[in-house]
Amino acid sequence: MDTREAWSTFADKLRASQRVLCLVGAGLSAPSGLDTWRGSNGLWNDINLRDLASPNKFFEDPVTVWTFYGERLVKTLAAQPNLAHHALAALATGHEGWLTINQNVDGLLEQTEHPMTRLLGIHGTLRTIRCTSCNYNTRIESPSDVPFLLLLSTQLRSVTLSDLPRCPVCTKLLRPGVVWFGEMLAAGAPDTIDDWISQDDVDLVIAVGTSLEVYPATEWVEAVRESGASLAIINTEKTDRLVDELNDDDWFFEGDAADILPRILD
Ligand code: BJW
Ligand code: ZN
Repeated sequence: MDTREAWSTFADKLRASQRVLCLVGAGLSAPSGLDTWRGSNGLWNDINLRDLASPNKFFEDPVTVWTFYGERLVKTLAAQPNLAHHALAALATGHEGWLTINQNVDGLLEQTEHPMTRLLGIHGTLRTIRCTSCNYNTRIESPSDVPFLLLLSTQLRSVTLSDLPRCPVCTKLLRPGVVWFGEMLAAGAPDTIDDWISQDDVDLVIAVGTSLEVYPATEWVEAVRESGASLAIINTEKTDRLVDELNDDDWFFEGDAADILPRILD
C-alpha cells in the first residue's frame, strides 16, 4: 500500500469500526521530552538501567532505584501533554466504542484539554509514592513536596540512604507508585479490560508508541487480533518485533505520534 492509500483505507476502517482498542506506550510522551524505555533513544540502551524496574533491585539498592525514579519524577512534573496526547483524547472521546490502555506512568494523558473517558492505566503512576510496609500513599504535585526530590533537583550533593523518602506513619521506606516486573498490574484494570474484550469482537486495535515487548499489555493486543481485529501501528521505528505483528492489510504509520495522531483527526 502506498501512503495515500494507507491513509484512505485506515480512515475507512476507523469510520466503520464499532469497537476500537488503543494501546499506548512511552513513545506517546516522547514529544513531551520524556524518555522511552526501548528504541534508539531508549533508557534501556544503557545497560545499567536495565534491571531497575524490579522490586528486588529496589530492596537491594534503594538509593540507585530512587535516584533513577526521583529524577524521572522531577522531569515528569515539569512536562506538558503534547499534540499526540490531545489528538488521542479527541479521537477517543469522539468514539463511543473506544477503550485506551495506557502503559505510561507520567499522568500526561490524564491532563489533556478534553479529559479522556475509558482510559485505563495499568502500570501505576510516578506521581504517587507509597509505603513499602503499610497502606500510606501520597500524591506528589511538585518537587517541593518531598525533600528528597528537592535534593535531586538542586544536585547539591549525592544521595545517601538517609535522604530517601520515609513513611510518616511507620517510618519504613516509601517507593514509587509504579508497577515493576513481576508485580500485579493496577487493581481492577485487567478485569475491566478482559470484560470489555470478551463482550463483543473488537474491529480495530491501534498501538501507539509502544514496543509491544511487555506483557500482559501485548497479550490483550494478541487476543483481539486472534478474534479478527485489524491492527494499526504508529511508531518512529519499524522494528522486526512490530512488523511481525502485521498482516498485509494492516497499517504501519512510521513517524512521530505527535505528527500522525493529529492527521487522523483531519
Ligand atoms: C515513538 C516515538 C514517537 C519513540 N512517536 N513512537 C508473558 C510472557 C513473557 C513474560 C511475561 C508474560 N506475562 C508477564 C510477563 C512478565 C513481565 C513481562 O512482560 N516481561 C517481558 C519483558 C517479557 N510482565 C510483568 O511482570 C507484569 N506483571 C504481570 O504480568 O503480573 C502478573 C505476573 C506476576 C508475576 C509473574 C508472572 C505474571 C508487569 C509489567 C510492568 C512493566 N513495568 C514497566 C516499568 C513501569 C515503571 C517505570 O516507568 O519505571 O512499564 S517496564 C516499562 O515497559 C514500562 C512501560 O510501561 C513498559 C512498556 O514499554 P512501552 O511503553 O512499550 O515503551 P518502550 O520504551 O518499550 O517503547 C517505546 C516505543 O515508542 C518504541 O518502539 C519507540 O520506537 C517508539 N517511539 N518515540 C511514536 N515520538
Ligand atoms: Zn508505612
